[in-house]
Amino acid sequence: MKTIASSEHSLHFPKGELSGGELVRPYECPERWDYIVQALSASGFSEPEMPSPLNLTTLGKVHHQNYLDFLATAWDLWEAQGFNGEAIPSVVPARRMQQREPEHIDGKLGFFAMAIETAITRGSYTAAISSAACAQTAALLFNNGETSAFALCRPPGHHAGLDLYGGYCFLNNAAIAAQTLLDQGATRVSILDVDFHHGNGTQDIFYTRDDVQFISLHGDPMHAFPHFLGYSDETGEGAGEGFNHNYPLLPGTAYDVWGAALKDALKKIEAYSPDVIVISLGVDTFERDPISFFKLTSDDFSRYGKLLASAAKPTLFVMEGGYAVEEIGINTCNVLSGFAS
Ligand code: OKP
Ligand code: ZN
Repeated sequence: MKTIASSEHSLHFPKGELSGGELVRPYECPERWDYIVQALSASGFSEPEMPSPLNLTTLGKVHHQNYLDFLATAWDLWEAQGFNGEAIPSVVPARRMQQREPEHIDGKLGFFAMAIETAITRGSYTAAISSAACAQTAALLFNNGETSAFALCRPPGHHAGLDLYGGYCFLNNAAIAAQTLLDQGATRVSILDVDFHHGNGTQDIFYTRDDVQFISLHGDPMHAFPHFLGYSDETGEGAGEGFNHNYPLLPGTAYDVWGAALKDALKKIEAYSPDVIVISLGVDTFERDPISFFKLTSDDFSRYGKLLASAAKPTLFVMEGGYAVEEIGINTCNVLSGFAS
């Protein structure tokens, strides 16, 4: 299985994340990428390859243009204000307020944010574009007869919606991969999100569409970020009705319950009969993840990798979360090796 990865990920390295009322060193940190690259090599996977430049037409089908313009200019606008810190929102358009994009950067940040822990810095946009390019380049491998690939994306993407950033995400890499596959001739794509957190952004992007099925297993939003999407009664709308499936799971969930939910999800995928499956691969379901509450062991990752292979479809893995940094590499490789075995 080929890996696509970009060294430009390291241009995004904010110093601060607002967590528990403190500015802490971000959980989503550059070493995550290094640990995964190291483990891939130790597990005998081929050297990661750099992505080709991102096709902006695909990007425009997944995100709104005013949002893309915002991401491209946010840091410069912030700097032009003479602010000293990293760009984070301080005000959001809450209930009964105007949903109108302001000119001032403080207003723009809140307008496009779905969460406020994620700082924008000088290199954030370039890194986000390079991450999306990894997903797209990996998707294009399927034209050349590859039946599996790994996009080692950083920053992650599944919280980024049509015009929303936050939860460490700016561009929705899995959605860009799915759109790329559709543009290359696929008729139906399933996105299966196994990150601990609900993929609210991916759900948002495809909620009214029937060409992408979205399925997510995650911490119940009653108890877990992103809190405001991811319930089981969110099933899609209009043409998308019936093509969105959420499996919210309770604190303490271990592999017995998680694996049963995955098996159910695989039945939904089989019924949809996609040309390709995109896995939003977060390994923050790990028992020692510092910000999550599932109890998967390192062996469980191998086990479910094997289960994913039983779907017998071309499968693209797109990296999302995972914050037990020293174990992120082995857990990620266990899924990929389990799949390949
Ligand atoms: C990104 B991905 C908990 C705050 C949660 C944001 C988590 C973003 C996760 N107190 N902060 O889905 O792994
Ligand atoms: Zn996550």
